[in-house]
Amino acid sequence: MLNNKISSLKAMEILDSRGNPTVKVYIELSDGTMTSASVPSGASTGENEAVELRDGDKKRYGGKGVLKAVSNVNKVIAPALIGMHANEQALIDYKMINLDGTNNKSKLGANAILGVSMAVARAAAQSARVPLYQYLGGVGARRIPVPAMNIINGGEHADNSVDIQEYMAVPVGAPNFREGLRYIAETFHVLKGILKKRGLSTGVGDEGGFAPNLSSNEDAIETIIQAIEKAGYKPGKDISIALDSAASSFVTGVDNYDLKWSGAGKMNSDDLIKLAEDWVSKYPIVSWEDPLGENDWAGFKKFTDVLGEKIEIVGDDLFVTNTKYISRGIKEGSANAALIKLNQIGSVSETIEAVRMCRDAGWRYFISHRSGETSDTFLADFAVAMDGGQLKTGSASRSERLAKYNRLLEIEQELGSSSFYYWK
Ligand code: 2PG
Ligand code: MG
Repeated sequence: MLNNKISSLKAMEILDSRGNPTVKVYIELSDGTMTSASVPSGASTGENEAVELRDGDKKRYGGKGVLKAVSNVNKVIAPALIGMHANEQALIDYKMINLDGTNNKSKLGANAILGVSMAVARAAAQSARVPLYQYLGGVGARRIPVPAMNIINGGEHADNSVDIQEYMAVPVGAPNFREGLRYIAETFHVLKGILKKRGLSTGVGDEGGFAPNLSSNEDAIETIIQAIEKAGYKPGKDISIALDSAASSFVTGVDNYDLKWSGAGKMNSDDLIKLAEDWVSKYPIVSWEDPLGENDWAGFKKFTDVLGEKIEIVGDDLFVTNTKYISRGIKEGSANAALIKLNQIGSVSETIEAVRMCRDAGWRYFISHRSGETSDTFLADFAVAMDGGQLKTGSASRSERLAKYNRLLEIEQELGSSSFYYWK
């Protein structure tokens, strides 16, 4: 029997990249293994995400404290898991899910459960003396994801005049991750120069991309294309563009929208679909996340009918990494890919199930950070383990974003000539 029984589990409250409290879990195993994991946190969250338990005590961090979640780890989860083997990931995750007993983890908190779930996986890998990506993905985990670097931030991630939340540069034509990262980091720096020259702000948003007051959403795309070219790359060949509209942040009804930040004004789903068709015909867009609101299932289906053959259409707020919603999307043809965020569903095992469902349906899946992150690099290993070839983890600034990129550089180096990299 493996000598990897959980001997200690303790949580504490730390701060994330926005200075808001989050949960960090420390774990010890019977063989002396000691490690930890920290939980990320979103801003443009989907209505159906698992519940991130916050204290609501206005006297502490404006109500955002996580002492209840910390106490749930220390007093409820730890006593139930001590003595279990750390490699029993699914048993452990489902034990916590049952202990919680709700369908959205609102009793113990998804932040408490996920912190433990990640710490358990990391400890089991460490105890087995294999890298986390290999522990979770097996010896076949050799594909390094193509990074989608969010170089212009808008929507709820920045205080500027841009409705679309994320404009990402995707190095689809790079020969490997290291070179791909260089392509887009160089583009990021060139973009800074272009913005500066135009007298625009080069301050960054929550995910490290620039947050200038551009004249329109299209201006953002055109400025990125200009930066790609000026950096010496071919748009659409070397570097393509991915968007995350996060359209739930500008809905005014199920299928009504107000592009309020840019002043573009009111539109319905059909207007947005027409606009997207036009942009996809003009610009090298390869992927579009949440082009419509999280309750606009009919709009998503139309969007996919019109553009699904041409680009990847990703449901984030629509599916919230939950097999209940992903299966509906597969049945109804609402998209052809899902965004995958560990804390939307709240455990490693359930996240793997969401990935598996996408894979079985021939869908793509896009592993993602949250806008509130920590220096934890779990996500980088997880992306390699899941073998989907796509990851978004912010821009070439802010250490909580670079930590993941740097971990991927390490993994690629470690795998050497056995690693591979391609967009599709
Ligand atoms: C998104 C994410 C991550 P947040 O909408 O895809 O980029 O943002 O974490 O704020 O939900
Ligand atoms: Mg999103």
